[in-house]
Amino acid sequence: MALIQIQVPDIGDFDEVGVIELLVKPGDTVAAEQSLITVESDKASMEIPSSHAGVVKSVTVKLGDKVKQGSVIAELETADAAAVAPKPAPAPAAQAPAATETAAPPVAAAAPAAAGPIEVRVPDIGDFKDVAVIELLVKAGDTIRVEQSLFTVESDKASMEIPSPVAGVLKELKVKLGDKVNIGDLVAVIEGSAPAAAPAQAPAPATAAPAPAAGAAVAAAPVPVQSAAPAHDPTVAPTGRLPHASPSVRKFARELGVPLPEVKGTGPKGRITAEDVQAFTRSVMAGTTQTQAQAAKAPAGGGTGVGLDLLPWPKVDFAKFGPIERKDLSRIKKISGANLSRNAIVIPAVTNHDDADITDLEAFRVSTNKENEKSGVKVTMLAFLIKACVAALKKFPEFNSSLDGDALVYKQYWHIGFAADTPNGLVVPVIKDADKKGVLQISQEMGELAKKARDGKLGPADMSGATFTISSLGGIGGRYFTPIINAPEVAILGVCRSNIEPVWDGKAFQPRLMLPLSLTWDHRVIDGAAAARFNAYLGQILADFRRVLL
Ligand code: CAO
Repeated sequence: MALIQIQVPDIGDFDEVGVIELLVKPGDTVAAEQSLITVESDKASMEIPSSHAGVVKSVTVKLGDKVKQGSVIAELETADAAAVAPKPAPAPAAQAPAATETAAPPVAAAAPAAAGPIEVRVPDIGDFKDVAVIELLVKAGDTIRVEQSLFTVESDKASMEIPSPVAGVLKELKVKLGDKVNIGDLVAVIEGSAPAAAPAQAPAPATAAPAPAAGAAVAAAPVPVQSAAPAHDPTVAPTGRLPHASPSVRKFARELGVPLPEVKGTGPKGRITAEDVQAFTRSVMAGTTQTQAQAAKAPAGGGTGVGLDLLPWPKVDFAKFGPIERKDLSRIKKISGANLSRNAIVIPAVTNHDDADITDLEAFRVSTNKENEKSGVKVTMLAFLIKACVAALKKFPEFNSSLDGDALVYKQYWHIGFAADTPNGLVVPVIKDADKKGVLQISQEMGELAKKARDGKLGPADMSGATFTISSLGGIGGRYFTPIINAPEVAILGVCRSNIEPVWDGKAFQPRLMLPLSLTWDHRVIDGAAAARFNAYLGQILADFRRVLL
């Protein structure tokens, strides 16, 4: 008995391929050439076979791991004395029965040509013989990018897409479904618009997908394709095996969140095609098919559990319609986007709109600022709003609370967050203990925090602990909007630009400065009547700030 390590054999220029399936577990008895794991890149998926028969002692990789040539994937206890010989990486012939089969996606070799028709031939695919064309990915007349896959070939242990080594217009695809191809076969003619790739004999060009290392086919002792384990033979395919589909179909299914094992394949030998995935998606959306995950989530009572089985995000090739530029989201946008999405989906939020008469308050603010001109501190409407909100929050404490399971946590402090627009996105600095501060101090702190925000210098302490948030678009414009609650808070006030409006005083219309308010609240904690009262009270305070003193 000997313990041997099974390594990833020479898989050509493949580097860091992902482990997507473990096919054995410790204790399993495996035959020589039996597949141990499946790895996948965006152009090929392949099974890595065991070089020996024996008992699996440990599987040393897990799903999601990245492996490359020489990575140890399993330890095997074997009776085979010959196996005990040390095996330096790259894997020697005896250890890599399927090295050529499992090689990287071959690069279609093209005749050297700068422009004009370029003949694309099947490159060196090692001992691959008579591999079947199972999927055509382009058609004559298509404009082809360098490395764009032209068609898919498949053996029993691997499927791979043959990419184009050149950009141009496809004049002719010389293969059809079911054709068997071999090294050197002419498979396409492309009217080149870019420098052609190196000739077939040369190693893969830098711009093309990785090709098997020149020595791989020689060093390995590949199992003939026809003798490999028939992974999709219905009589032997064990349950739970990777469904039979090409890499691009797998990728497509992953993007849509489609559980491939549940899709019925209509291609040759039950292979799942892109159309099968689309048909499955359509029937799930139409409610005629239920995924196993949906079925598991359905209430035990047999009701219609709705869940969040959302439509897949639309995938649009915008470049088809005009020029585009792609820019990564800022770090702030990535973080706030995730939070906003959760809050928008989870909270049953309602927004009440109202107007507050701030005619006298604005006059007071303007005169205060004139008096304080020399102090350098400008009193803002937002500072008054913070003070007014503290008064309303004290009167309606549930607006200053948070849900904790079945309990409400009433906070005995009043820290008010305010949304600040910065070049990198929205942030919410917090005025701590706003109940203990005057409007002047709040104005000053707000100015400092807003500057810090714009300079990207806010620390976590500046942005934590808020009990209620105000989002003011007053300096910009608009009438009303529906702000999203900043969980775990339960309400947020949106404020827009004030306008002089005619207000009926019982005898005549009077020109009054009206401030539009939009209060969004969590209906699990607050009800509509309380929200209407909150807005009304806030309006009263803003109309006559002396009420704050009461
Ligand atoms: N009605 C009319 N005018 C208003 C007003 C209102 N409700 N609120 C502010 N203004 C005026 C101010 O008086 C100021 O005028 P002057 O320059 O003549 O004095 C001007 O608008 C600019 O104010 P400001 O916006 O710079 O200052 P602020 O105190 O109102 O707000 C801050 C500060 C940091 C909140 C603000 O700069 C900001 O970032 N606002 C955007 C918040 C946001 O994006 N919210 C949306 C969140 S949801 O995506």
